[in-house]
Amino acid sequence: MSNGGDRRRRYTDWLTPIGEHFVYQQDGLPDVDLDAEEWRVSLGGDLEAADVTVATLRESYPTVAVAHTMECAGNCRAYFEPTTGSIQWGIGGASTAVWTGVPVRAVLERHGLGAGADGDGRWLTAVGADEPGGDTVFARSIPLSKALDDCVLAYGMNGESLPEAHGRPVRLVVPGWYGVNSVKWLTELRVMDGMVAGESWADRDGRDYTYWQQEEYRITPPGEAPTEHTDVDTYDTWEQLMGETVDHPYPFDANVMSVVGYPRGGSTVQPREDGYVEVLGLAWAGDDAVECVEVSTDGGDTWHEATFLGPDYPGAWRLFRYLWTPDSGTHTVVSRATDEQGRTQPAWISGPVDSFDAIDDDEYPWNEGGFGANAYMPHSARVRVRPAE
Ligand SMILES: Nc1nc2c(c(=O)[nH]1)N[C@H]1C(S)=C(S)[C@@H](COP(=O)(O)O)O[C@H]1N2
Ligand SMILES: [Mo]
Repeated sequence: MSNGGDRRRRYTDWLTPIGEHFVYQQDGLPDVDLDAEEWRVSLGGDLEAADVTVATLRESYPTVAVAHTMECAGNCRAYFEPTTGSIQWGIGGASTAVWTGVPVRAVLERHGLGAGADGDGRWLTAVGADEPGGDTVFARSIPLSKALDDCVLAYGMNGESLPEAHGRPVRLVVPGWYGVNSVKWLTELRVMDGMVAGESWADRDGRDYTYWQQEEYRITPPGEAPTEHTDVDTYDTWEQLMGETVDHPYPFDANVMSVVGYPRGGSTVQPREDGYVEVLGLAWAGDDAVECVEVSTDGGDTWHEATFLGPDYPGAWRLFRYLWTPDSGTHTVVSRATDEQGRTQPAWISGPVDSFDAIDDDEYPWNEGGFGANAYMPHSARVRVRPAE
């Protein structure tokens, strides 16, 4: 399951089976009973203080199912030179599941926000039961507007009870946003004016709640330490990268991305009887729609528009297909996607360049943690075509 070839196969199917969905967390599973009947999510900040049990979430709230393409913010990190950050994902850090649970809006409206509440510039902080390293707490803040729009407290995955590795008994799911925002083993939800930041959160009962929001998971040029923000004026990661107002962007809404799943790099294929090789892959753009996908079979010199097929849900990837009539020989196959805002994947990841933190000259900026990269050339596939019989 872990070699690159098998990971490629994931990119030919819209739904990722649970056993093939990538798993990532900072540490092991939390050291608590994840099957506890009395598991509670405590509500605080601007919410009415209350403990909501998982049984209550299941039984007294509406049920929704949302499709979400989870991409680790460190997906493609292995293509950074020099090496940076932690786990060296090639393209293994993205998967799609259908998550069943309760709309966050329903819970917050009933506990203090009131019907028809809007985000009002406030933030929702979600806390997990794990304490990575023993002295931090996995807490993440997302804008309240996003939480009210489409986020879910999920207790089911692909029609099954939520597995331990994916956050049992309940997790936050933030559709279309980088995986880090979807807090597993959820214990606490708080509505506040800003993100977790500052002294009182950096040392709350002797543990640091700000670390995973403010120090880790920031897009920082070589040698720079991230600046703490309590608020930012755009939640779109690409826009943060291109703008002037956010020092060291946060990985929220996922950048436009695509991957060819078939044919796989290093493989030999033969055209079908009708002369075609069907190139298949997946493209996504966070909570923006994918506008178009192009496929190149000559390493990016010329491009051909692909067609979409299969399910079309906000926050989830789209299958694409291109019918290729290849000559025999060796070819470099690659795709690039453009989102509905007209933003196209860059070709390469830059080397470390001082203070370079924008997507520019067709390059994604090398950054300290290896986050947010969506360049297409690093995962292009070398394919041999045998003559048709
Ligand atoms: N409580 C908790 N939630 C967490 C994490 C964690 O370390 N602790 N890791 C995050 C990261 S970085 C990712 S990419 C996703 C991965 O979710 P998955 O394992 O279900 O694919 O979980 C997120 N939620
Ligand atoms: Mo991640």
